[in-house]
Amino acid sequence: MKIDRETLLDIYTRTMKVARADEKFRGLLAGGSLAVVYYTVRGQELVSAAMMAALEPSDYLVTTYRGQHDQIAKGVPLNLLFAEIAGKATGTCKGKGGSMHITHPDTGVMVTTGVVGSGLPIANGLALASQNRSDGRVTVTCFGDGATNIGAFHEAMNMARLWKLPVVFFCQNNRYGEHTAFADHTKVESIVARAAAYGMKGVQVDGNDAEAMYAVAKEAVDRARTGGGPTLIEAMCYRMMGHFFGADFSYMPKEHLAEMAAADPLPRLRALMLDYQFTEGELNAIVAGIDAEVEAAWTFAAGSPLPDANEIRKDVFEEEIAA
Ligand SMILES: Cc1ncc(C[n+]2csc(CCOP(=O)(O)OP(=O)(O)O)c2C)c(N)n1
Ligand SMILES: [Mg+2]
Repeated sequence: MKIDRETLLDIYTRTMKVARADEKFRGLLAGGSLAVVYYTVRGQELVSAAMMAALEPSDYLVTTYRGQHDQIAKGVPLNLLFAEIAGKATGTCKGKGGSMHITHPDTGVMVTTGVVGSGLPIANGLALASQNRSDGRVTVTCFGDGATNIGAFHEAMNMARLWKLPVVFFCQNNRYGEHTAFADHTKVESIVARAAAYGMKGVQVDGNDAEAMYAVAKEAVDRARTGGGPTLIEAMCYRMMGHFFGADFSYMPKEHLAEMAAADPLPRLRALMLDYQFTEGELNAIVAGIDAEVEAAWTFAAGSPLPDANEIRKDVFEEEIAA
């Protein structure tokens, strides 16, 4: 299924921004310039690029600790993101949130949470607010395959369907929850099978197929925006490294590693771009521009101050507590 060239170019640009920033972070961590826990998004770049390309800038996003691809694809400025991950005062949350709590309402990134499954009911709350206000916004909530075994997933799915909330439940099935393979944590064959239990539309898609992923995302977003209620999307993808960067992943069987390498979304998307008559030169120029932006973001973050110790109680509660 074909999509228009402009949309594909948008998806490519978002994908490469995610990919280059992820590579930069891994380099900083491996080289010792940065010392934080980082959940790499290698292998999941395209799924969120295609999803976010189907949204309006004012739409809401709720994501997880493995959410950097979602945040970048949604539009969080790289300099603010890098600064937050480095714990600097110039970051999205003044350096107090870190990588697991990126929040940037200006680009619709309302919550990033490290509590597995907890984003879904929060997304319902945002969607209910949009429904009450008739503001036309759609909320997308991203989560992993493992999260679908948390009670909150089931409660949120039921409630969203009951109230026809403008929400998209976006499961990125990377086939592992921490160190546990999908078949060892879930006995239904697909996540999407669970949609039937809530009378909800569910679609499984090859998340590394840009055209199919975008078509599924767009249909779900349009359904939500036009009052048709929620959709469960299961985007099949791979977590191409360990649970967090630096973690051992020798428990992944050899066949799985081979399957994963063959499905790498980056060369596949590049080949698709060439099929759509974009030239190597055009693609290289896009990546060069992104690399410059990534370098500038790190320069900004590295040169920014740490938060002042006196700020520690600020922004925690609505009103500052007297010391
Ligand atoms: C409520 C809760 N239980 C357990 C954990 C520990 N934990 C962190 S990530 C994770 C795996 C989640 O797997 P999945 O939802 O597939 O997401 P992925 O990491 O693959 O993106 C677990 C169990 C947690 N953070 N929160
Ligand atoms: Mg997973």
